[in-house]
Amino acid sequence: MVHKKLLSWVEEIKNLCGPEQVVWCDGSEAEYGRIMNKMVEDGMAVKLNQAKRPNSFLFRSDSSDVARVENRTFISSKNKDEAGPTNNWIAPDELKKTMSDLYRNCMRGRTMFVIPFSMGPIGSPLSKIGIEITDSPYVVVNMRLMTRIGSKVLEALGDAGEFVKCLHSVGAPLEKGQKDSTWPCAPIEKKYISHFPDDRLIWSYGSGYGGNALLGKKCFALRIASVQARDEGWMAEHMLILGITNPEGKKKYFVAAFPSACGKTNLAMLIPKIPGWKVECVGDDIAWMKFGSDGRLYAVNPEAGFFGVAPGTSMGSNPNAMMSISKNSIFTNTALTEDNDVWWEGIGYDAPKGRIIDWTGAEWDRSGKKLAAHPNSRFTASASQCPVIDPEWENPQGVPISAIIFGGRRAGTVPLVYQARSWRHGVFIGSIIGSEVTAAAIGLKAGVRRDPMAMLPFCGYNMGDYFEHWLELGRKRDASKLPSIFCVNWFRKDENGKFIWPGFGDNSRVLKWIFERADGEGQAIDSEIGFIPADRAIDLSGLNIDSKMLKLLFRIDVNEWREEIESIREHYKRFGSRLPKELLEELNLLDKRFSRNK
Ligand code: SAT
Ligand code: MN
Repeated sequence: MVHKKLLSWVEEIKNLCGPEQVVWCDGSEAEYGRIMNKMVEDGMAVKLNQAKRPNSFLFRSDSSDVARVENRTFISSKNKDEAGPTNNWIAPDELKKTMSDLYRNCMRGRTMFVIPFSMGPIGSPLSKIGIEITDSPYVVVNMRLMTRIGSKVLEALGDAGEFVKCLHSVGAPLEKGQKDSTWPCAPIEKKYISHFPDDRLIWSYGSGYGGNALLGKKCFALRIASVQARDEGWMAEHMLILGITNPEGKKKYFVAAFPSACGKTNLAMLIPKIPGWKVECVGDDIAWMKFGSDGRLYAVNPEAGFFGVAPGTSMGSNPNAMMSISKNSIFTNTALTEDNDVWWEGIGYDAPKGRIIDWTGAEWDRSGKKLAAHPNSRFTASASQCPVIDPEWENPQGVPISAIIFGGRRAGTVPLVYQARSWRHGVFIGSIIGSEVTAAAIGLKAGVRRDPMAMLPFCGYNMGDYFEHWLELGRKRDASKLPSIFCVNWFRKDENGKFIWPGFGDNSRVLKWIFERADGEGQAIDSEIGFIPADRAIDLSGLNIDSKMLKLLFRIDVNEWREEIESIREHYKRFGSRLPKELLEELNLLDKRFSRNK
């Protein structure tokens, strides 16, 4: 291999971080087995019951290192305005200085792995290559499931191909003879998840968990890629991709963006409740999309695996996810049963008899005072193991998108589904989605946390400019070929605080209407907020829901929307002069429609 830039970067990092040895990952199964076995030997991983869960492993993290750390995540663009009001910013020179000091000899006593990886099918025009340098063997095995790694990526890179530099260290150098901990990491104030968009560079230090450490995911495929997408005229979005086939065999693809805890993975693998319909999964988290020469929007899933939240995943809520993790999987921070299988709250059955080890490694007290699995405990599994993986999921051209769905978790105000009048109106809808937070939960003011396009923690540049990029992409296009844009809300509650809509498989009823609308059929009526399903346009056959509740599900309440409009005005203020005027116009139009109908 004679990629001079790559070789010299690896040499530079080796000199900076001072590892004991350097290993280039070939991505083979043998290599995976070797690294896993070593971690089991060293007590960092537990091999699970081979008969029940073949070739699967459990890891327990340090209790201080259990999730993405948004307050330690930085977008280090040239100036603060480039990063915008929604990102933490430190000047690049300053941040590089601070982190170089941390990186100096930080890999002492450890192996430095070089992982060539492709986001997207290798060789696809929509794919991009990254190189992650890491001192975490846990990262290597997870990257092998979550992305395409190894020699074949180096081949595709050639001797001058472009790549995104991703540097990661757990930030825990080992002295001679010092025993390693089972989950090395650095204290919170030394953790940095840093992005240098102008250099297409990621520097992550001090955490070994999830998106902090698996740098292909949020760091590259969203934060850096969103900047590349802006510069190159495409889209990097926090969206699932699904294929849906009607009983006549006609198929369409949708993408959907939701803030966290709205059941994205469940929707991506949904089993329809309406006979004859079929849903298949292309991806559950990220979509890279580009307009084709035919004027249509095409999407690929840049990832190759699922990194899903375990608690709540069951044969009831998501059987396809459960089957995806029946073997060859990695679990992090779930509980361990006496017969060496995993268990978590909401897995669909009580914890089996015998000793249960909780996520901290202690024996679990069954009185239920503490959770056995951490709420952000995860499974990692290859997408190819999903029983409903779409046959086109690795098509290098991507799949053509007919609808874009936005959603949030809203107890009131937002009806089950409505459709935007235009691309511009759809961008407006995407820019205002959010979920309610309770004051108790995070110590914030109770209310709606707006999470535009579900990209709040993932947009690598000024979010006002990001809205403009969305608008610009739609502006010059043949509107008839653009995907239609929809908003859904599965979470509306009645006056007793009970969810009205059953959700899960019944969401297929809403997908069916969206399918029909995208097909130029499906009956709708024009409302103040957009098109809503006409009477009986949503297929409710076999569903027991009373007409009063149904009304409530679709109610557009003037007073609620007055409040909503004020709250959107507040939200928009944040973006100052970078807010595109078209979005303000859309808001004013909405305001007017309600005034007219008063
Ligand atoms: O940790 S990840 O970023 O991979 C998952 C998530 O927080 O959404
Ligand atoms: Mn996500």
